[in-house]
Order: sequence, then structure tokens, then C-alpha cells
Amino acid sequence: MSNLVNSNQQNQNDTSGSVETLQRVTTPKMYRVLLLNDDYTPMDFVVLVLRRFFGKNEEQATHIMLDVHKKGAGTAGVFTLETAEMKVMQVNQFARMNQHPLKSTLEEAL
Ligand code: TYC
Repeated sequence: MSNLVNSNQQNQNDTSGSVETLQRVTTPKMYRVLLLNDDYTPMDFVVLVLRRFFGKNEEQATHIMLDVHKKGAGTAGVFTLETAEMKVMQVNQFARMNQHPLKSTLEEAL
């Protein structure tokens, strides 16, 4: 599927791919930022991360943290690719700086 706007004169009457193209132009792909469970990062630190980088309140952050703790992974937020990549970098750097093994990653939200 093309990410380009259909501006080529020769292709003006070729509507194949137009719906997908318009959807892509107007609706960016979204990405989930996941937090991964581990055995060592303190629960309070994960709650802090969710509040600091994902704008969660104490109750929301605790709920997400416990979900990750029980299930192995969970969604901290859903963003465009550029923002999701930035959040992953910030979380992983902040965890490293505080010597915790906490990791975040991203996946396309379908
Ligand atoms: N499992 C950790 C503990 O028992 C807590 C934890 C939760 C760690 C979520 C990482 O993404 C995480 N201290």
C-alpha cells in the first residue's frame, strides 16, 4: 500500500488503492507502548513511570502495573510511531538510570 498522495496526472483516473491511500493520509498507524514484567523492578517505580511518562493518575497507574505484573506485559498508552518511539526511549533510559531492569517496547495497534 502506498503512503503517497495520488497527485500523478497519469494516475488521476486510477482509483485502485485510493481508499487505502486516503485512510493512510488521514489516519496514521497507531502503536501500543508496552511495559514488560520482570522480577526486580519495584512496583512503586513502575507506577512512577506510568505517571511521569504516560500521564496516568495513581489509581490508573497501579491498575496497569498490576496487570503487567500478573500477565507479563501491558499497554501504557497508544501513540503515533514517532511519539511511541520517544516514550520507549524515555522509559528505558529512566529505568537504566535508576538501575532497574524495566523494559518497554512497542507494537502496532491493529
Ligand atoms: N514484578 C515486579 C515486582 O514484583 C513489578 C513489576 C510490574 C515490574 C510491572 C515490571 O513492568 C513491570 N516487583
